[in-house]
Amino acid sequence: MSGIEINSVLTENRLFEPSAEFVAKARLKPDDLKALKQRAEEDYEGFWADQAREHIDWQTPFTRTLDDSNAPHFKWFSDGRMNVSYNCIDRHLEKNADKTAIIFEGEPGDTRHISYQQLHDQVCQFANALRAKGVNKGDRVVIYMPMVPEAVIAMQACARIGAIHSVVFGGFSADSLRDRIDDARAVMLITADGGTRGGKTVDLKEAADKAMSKGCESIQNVIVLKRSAHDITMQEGRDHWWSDVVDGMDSHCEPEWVNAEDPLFLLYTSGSTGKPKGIQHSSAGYLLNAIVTNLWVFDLNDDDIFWCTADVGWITGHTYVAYGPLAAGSTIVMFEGAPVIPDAGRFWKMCEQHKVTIFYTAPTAIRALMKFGDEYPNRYDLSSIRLLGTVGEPINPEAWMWYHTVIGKERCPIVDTWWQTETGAHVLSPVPGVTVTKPGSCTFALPGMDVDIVNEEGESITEANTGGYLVIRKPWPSMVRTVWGDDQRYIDTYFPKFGGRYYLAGDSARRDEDGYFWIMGRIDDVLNVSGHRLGTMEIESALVSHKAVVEAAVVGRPHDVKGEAIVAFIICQNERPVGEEAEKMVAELRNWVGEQIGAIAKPDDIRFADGLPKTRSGKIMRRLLRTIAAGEEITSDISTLENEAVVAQLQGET
Ligand code: 7RM
Repeated sequence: MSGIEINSVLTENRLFEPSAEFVAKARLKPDDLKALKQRAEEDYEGFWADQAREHIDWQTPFTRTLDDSNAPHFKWFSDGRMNVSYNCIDRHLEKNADKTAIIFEGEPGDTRHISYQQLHDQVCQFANALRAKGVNKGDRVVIYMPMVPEAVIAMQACARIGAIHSVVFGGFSADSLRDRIDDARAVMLITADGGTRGGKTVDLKEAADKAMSKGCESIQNVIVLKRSAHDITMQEGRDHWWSDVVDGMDSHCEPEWVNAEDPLFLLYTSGSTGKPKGIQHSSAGYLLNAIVTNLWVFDLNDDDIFWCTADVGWITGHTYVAYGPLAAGSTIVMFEGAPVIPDAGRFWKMCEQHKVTIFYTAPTAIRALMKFGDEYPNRYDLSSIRLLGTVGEPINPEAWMWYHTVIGKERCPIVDTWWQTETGAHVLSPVPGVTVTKPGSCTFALPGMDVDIVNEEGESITEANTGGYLVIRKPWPSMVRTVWGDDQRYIDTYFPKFGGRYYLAGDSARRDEDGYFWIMGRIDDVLNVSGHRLGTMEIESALVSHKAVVEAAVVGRPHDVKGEAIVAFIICQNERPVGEEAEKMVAELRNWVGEQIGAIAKPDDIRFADGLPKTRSGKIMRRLLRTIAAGEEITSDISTLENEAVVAQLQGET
């Protein structure tokens, strides 16, 4: 297995029990969790049917729970009808119309509170505006926005009318946006004149214009939210201001009652080929896992203030910002800006100010803020926080301990949640009032999730601390339904082994002697940079599309804040650049990748050589490149290399 082994601390034996105070108020006690797991084991379908009846308001109740007649294209609750937006908003209005749904804070410090009633009215108006612009059920709508409430409103409005949204992270470039619009053949683009991040304006509309200047023929209308005072051009007939399209719209909008299996959204994610995949999620099944994980893992209650720092451009911002917590009737915090503006105390200041009770972020943010020292969090009153969470990558025990002591004051359980864009919701995670945690472990499978670690033959690995493939053996409601427009790629990517019986997650993992799961890294060529998934192939294709580059290999290197840094090895068309020329080329290629994919994909380190190390069959020796990138000593046999001199070049020695 060629997994990226990130966990270096193999013996982490510290145990952390939830405090008596936490347990006393927790939604799930040990017996409750045991009962849920037992029910799921005894009657798997019955378990999910119970959950679906309990947590979703159906317009037409379902009679079929799981349909596996076309496996691995599974269907859940397939004869039921419902609406996701209705479940997130309308059903709370009778009792909680005035309750705050969203607390928003902009980077400059401006705040807005939006009640459930206001959210309802704004979603309805915008949904009516979408309908008025000709958006129909099943049409694709691309959302390319900053982290502002209107992004959630746009998502919810699509859900309300049965349109399929595809949110593209605002940090992606014009080219990435174009690829996603074209792949989905979207009829509408929703964007903003700009957003603010890190003190700078993000030129979303300019990027959108660039995307639409070639390609994007399917786009009929563009709706532009005014967020910055930024000057942009509006194309007559195609572009409309948000404020104009909602003007005079009715604040009632009858929800489109969709089939449980109708797609709610697409979300493009990186895989091991150059082309990102449009992960397609269902309506009811997706929502169900979104709701139950918010209840089980975040112990979400009526009076909680829940802050998940993820951008809506990622799956975490879908399940734990835009949908799950609202469906559970909670109050969420949304923040537009960067965690270090104006200083490294911003998150903690906001926790104090908004009385955040549950805080969920990525290890990369924790590590970055940890570096600034304890004085920042220590300036603020963090006593409202009762639960902490992490997601996106393995958390190293050092960062876990800092989070536990300095942020959680040793009072708050930490839920290390393992899941993926494809799983839709948490899969492996502690249940905070029950699970005894170990720093760095995502502990156990949640109820109804049949997770295993298997060998090449698909046999369960029972031996402790032996790595293998992480698989999910039974379908679950919020699983990916297909890759948009490419059923075969769905099968090839997620069911390629073990006779197609198990969902292959693409991660390697091990279980320790107590049965705790430890994620070891990806088994494919996917990097995890600051919790964001990037395909090495994607970056390589961007690099080789530059006229000066003939060949490129991209690998990850351990990075103490970002998890992984991107290292690119380049063969140029002309002579290998050195000195000043190499520096110029590095700057040019970094910019190029920024344009092709987005700033997050810019290589941290670019090295030039006359050739790449290859096996006899012509495969690039990635393991060797990873060793070189990490600056480690080469212990493998490289005598078969055609040109040993390139190794020194790649090491940057000549
Ligand atoms: C939610 C999200 C998925 C990949 C996944 C893993 C890695 C996510 C954890 C983790 C260790 C975790 N979706 N990953 N969570 N690794 N511990 N708690 O991140 O589709 O963008 O990425 O992220 O490799 O396969 S994602």
